[in-house]
Amino acid sequence: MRPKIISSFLQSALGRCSNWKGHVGSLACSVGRVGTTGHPLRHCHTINGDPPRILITGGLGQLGTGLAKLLRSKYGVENVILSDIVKPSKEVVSQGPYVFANILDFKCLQEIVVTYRIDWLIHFSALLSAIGEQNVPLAIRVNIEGLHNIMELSKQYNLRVFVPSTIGAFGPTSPRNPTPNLTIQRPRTIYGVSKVHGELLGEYYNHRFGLDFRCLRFPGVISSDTQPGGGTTDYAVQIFHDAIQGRHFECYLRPNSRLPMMYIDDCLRALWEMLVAPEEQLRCRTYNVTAMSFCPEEIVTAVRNHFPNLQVSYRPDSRQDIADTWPEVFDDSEARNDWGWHHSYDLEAMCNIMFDNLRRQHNMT
Ligand code: AKB
Repeated sequence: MRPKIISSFLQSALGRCSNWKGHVGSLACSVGRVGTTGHPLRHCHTINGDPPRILITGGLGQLGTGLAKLLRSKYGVENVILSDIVKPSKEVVSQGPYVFANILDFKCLQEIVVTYRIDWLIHFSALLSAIGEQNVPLAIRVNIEGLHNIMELSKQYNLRVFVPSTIGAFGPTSPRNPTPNLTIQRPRTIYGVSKVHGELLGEYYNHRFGLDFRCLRFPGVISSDTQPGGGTTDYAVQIFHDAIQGRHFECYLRPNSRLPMMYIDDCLRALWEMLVAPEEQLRCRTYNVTAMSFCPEEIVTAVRNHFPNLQVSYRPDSRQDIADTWPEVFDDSEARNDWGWHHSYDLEAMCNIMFDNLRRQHNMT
C-alpha cells in the first residue's frame, strides 16, 4: 500500500463528494448531477447519496482499462480503482487510481476494500481458455481459489460483485446453435470448468446469503487497445493487427469454425447495464449476451473490404478442439427481454471502427 497516494485520492474524493448532492437512500438514480470530476454524472446510481466506489481486479487485461474509463465517466475518476499485479504504464496511472492487488491474498483485498470504501467489485482476473490449458494448476489457483477470495470478500463487506463468464462455460454436449441461457454445461477446458464453478457459486451465495452477484457470459470480445491474450477467439483480434501492418494472417481455426463475438464497446455497455439493472428486472443472475456470430472466412471477407491484399492461410491447432465444443450461435433473448440488452455493432460496423482506431494508433490518418 502507498498511504500517501491513498490518502490524497481519498481526500480529493471525500472533499469533492461533500459537494456532490445525491439523493439520500440505499440506491437512487438521477441524471445530470455534477460528479467528482466536475462533469455531469449521468445515470448516477447512488449509495446513500454518494456515487458507488468500484474496484476492478485484473484491470490490465482486455476489459479493465476500457471499463474503468466508462465507469469513471459516470461515477467520477476517484471512485473507480483499477488493480492488477502488473506494473502499469504512465498513461494508466495518469488516468486514475491504480493499486497492486493479488487476488490470492485475502488480506491485501480486505485492505483495499476498507481503505477505499469499496461498494462494487468487478472481478476480471482469470487465465483464458488456451493459456489455461498450458498451465492447469495456475488456472485453478487464479480462476478458482482467487474467485473464492472474491466471493468471501464480497459477502463480508456486502459488495455488489460482477464476475464475467463466457461461451467457454459450455461443452460438447451443450446445444450449439443456438445455445440457450439454461442448458447442459459440461465444458472440457479448465477455464470453462472454473467459469461454471463461478456461476454456480455466485448463484449459491445470492440464494444463501443474499449476495448481489451478477454475471454475463461473454462471447469472443474484439478490441483495438489490447493485444490477443491467450483465448480461443483471439484470431478475430489478430487479423486486424496483421491486416493493418501488412502481415500475412495465419488462422489457427478452420475457415468455417463459427463462434459468437462482440465489439468491446457493446461488451462494456452490456456489463454496465447489467450491473445497474434494478434487482426486480433480474430473473436470473447469469445471462448470455452476444452481438454476432461469424467464422474465419467471413471475417476475412469483411477485412478484405478494407485491405484487399490480405494474405491468409489456415493451420488449425489445439484451439480448434476447444472451438469445436463451444456455441456457434448464442441465444441472449433472456438478457434482451429482462433488462433490455441490445447490441450496436455488427461485423461491418465493427471492422469500420477497428480500422479507424488502429489507423489512429499507427498514425495512418
Ligand atoms: C477465450 O477465447 O478464451 C475468451 C472467451 C471466449 O472467453 N475470449
